[in-house]
Amino acid sequence: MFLKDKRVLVFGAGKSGISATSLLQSQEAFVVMYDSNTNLTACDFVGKFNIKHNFMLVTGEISDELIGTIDLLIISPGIAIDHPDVERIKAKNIPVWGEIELAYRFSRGRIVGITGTNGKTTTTSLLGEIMKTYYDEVYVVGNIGNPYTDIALQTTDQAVIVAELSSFQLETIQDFKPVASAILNITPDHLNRHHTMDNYIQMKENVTLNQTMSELCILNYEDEILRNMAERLHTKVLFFSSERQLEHGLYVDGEEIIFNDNSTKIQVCNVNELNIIGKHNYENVMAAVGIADFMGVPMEYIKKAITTFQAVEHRIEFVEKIDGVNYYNDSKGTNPDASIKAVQAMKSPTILIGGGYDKKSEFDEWVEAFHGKIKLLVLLGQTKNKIADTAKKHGFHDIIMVDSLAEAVRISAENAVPGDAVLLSPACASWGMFDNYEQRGRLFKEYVREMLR
Ligand code: UMA
Repeated sequence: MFLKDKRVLVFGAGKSGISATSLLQSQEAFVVMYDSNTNLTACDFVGKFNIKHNFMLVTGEISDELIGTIDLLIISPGIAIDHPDVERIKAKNIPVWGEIELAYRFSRGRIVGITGTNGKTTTTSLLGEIMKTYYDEVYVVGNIGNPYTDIALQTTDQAVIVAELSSFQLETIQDFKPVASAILNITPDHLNRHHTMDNYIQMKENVTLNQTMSELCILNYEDEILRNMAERLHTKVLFFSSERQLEHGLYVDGEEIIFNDNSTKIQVCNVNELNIIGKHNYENVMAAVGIADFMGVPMEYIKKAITTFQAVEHRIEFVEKIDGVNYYNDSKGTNPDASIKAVQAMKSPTILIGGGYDKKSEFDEWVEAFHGKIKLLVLLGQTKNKIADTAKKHGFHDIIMVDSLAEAVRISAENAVPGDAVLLSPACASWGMFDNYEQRGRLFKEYVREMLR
C-alpha cells in the first residue's frame, strides 16, 4: 500500500506504536495515534517523532466518526485482534496490519523469525551473535524489545534480520515471509488472549504462513504438537532433539551436539564448552545452529559464537552470593513451563519467589516440578491465592504470602541458610505490579544488592 497522504490509525502508544508512527510519518502518512490511557498527551512523545506535523493523539475512546476517516489500522502486539475497537474497524473493511507486518513491507534483506513459548529471547540473541560474526549488516528485533519498524527503513539487500516473534505479533501477519523460522516449543501460555490452545498453536504456526519449500522451519522433535505440525507445513523442515539421534537434524548425543546432514555427521560442540546451562538451552543452541547453517554461516564461525555466548539478562541470571546464599533472577520465567526450567536448573535447596499477573495458567506441573528442591514458596501478585491452593492440593504447605517484591526478597533472605538459593521465577507475567518483566527483574536485583550495603 502506498502510504502518502493516507490516514493511519496506530493503536497503542507503547514502543511499537511510537516506532510505527515514525516510519509512517517518513512515508508522509497522517498518523492518528490512539491509546486507551487518558493520561497521555502529545508532549509525552516530544523527541520521539514529529508531534506537530501529520500527527494527532486520541485517548479514551475511538468514535465512529474517527473510524470513518481512516484508511489503515496498525496495531501494537498488546492489542488483541478481537479487541472490540479492532472489530469495529474490521467491520468497515479497513485493512489491519500488525507492527511486524508494517515493518516487513518496508524492509529489505533476509529475515529469520524465532517463536515458541520459551527460549525465544535466548535463541534470538544467540542467532544474532552468530550472524554478526559472519555478516556485516545484522539487526536483532521484535519481542526482544527492539521494534522492527525502528530499523526497517535502514535495511539494505544485504541485511540479515533476526526477529523474536510472540504469538501476539504473529496474530496480525499477512505477507510476512521469513527465509528461515523456528518454533522452539509450544506449551499453554497467553490463553486469556488466544482463548484456546488450538488458537495459540495456530498463532505460532503463522510464522510459516507464507513459507514455501525454498524456506526452512526448524522444529523441536520432542514436542508432539510440533511433530504433528510438521506434517502439514508447506516448507522445508529440519528437526532438533535433546533426547534421540536423528537421521537428518541436530541432536545431543551424550555431551556432544551433533548435526547429522544425512550423509555427514558434524560435531558442533561439547555442551561443556557452552556458557548456558540446561537441556532447554541446548535446544536453543541447536535451533540457532540449524538456522545459521541454512543461512550460509560456516561452521567454524557458528562454533566460535555459540561457545562465547553468555546467558541473557533475566534468564536464570546469577545476581549475587550473600551470606552463602545464591540469588538468581529469572524474571523472564513468565509462565509455568519457563519457570520449571529454572527450577530444574537449581542445584541446592531453593526459596522460590512466584506469582504475578493472571494469564489463566494452571500451576500443577510447576508445583510437581519442585521435587523436594523448593523449601519455601514466597508468593505475590494477582495469582498468589490460586498458586497457594494448587500447591496445597499437591501437599506443599511451606508458603508465605507477601504484598511486594521488596518484601519477598526480605522474607526470602530471612529464611535462607548458607548453601541455599533464592530464585525469582514467577511463572506469571509481571503486568499489574510492574511495567514489564525487565523492570521486575531489575528491581529484584536492586533489592538483593541493597542487602550488600
Ligand atoms: N493499550 C491500549 N489498549 C489495550 C492494550 C494496550 O490502549 O487494550 C496501550 C497501552 O496503554 C500502552 C500500549 O498499548 O500505551 C502498549 O502497547 P503494547 O502492549 O503492544 O507494548 P509495546 O510497548 O509496544 O511493546 C510490545 C511488546 N509488548 C507486548 O507484547 C505486550 C513487547 O513485548 C515488545 O518487546 C515490543 O512491542 C517491541 O516489539 C514484551 C512482552 O511482554 C516484552 N511480550 C509478551 C511476552 O514476551 O510474553 C508477548
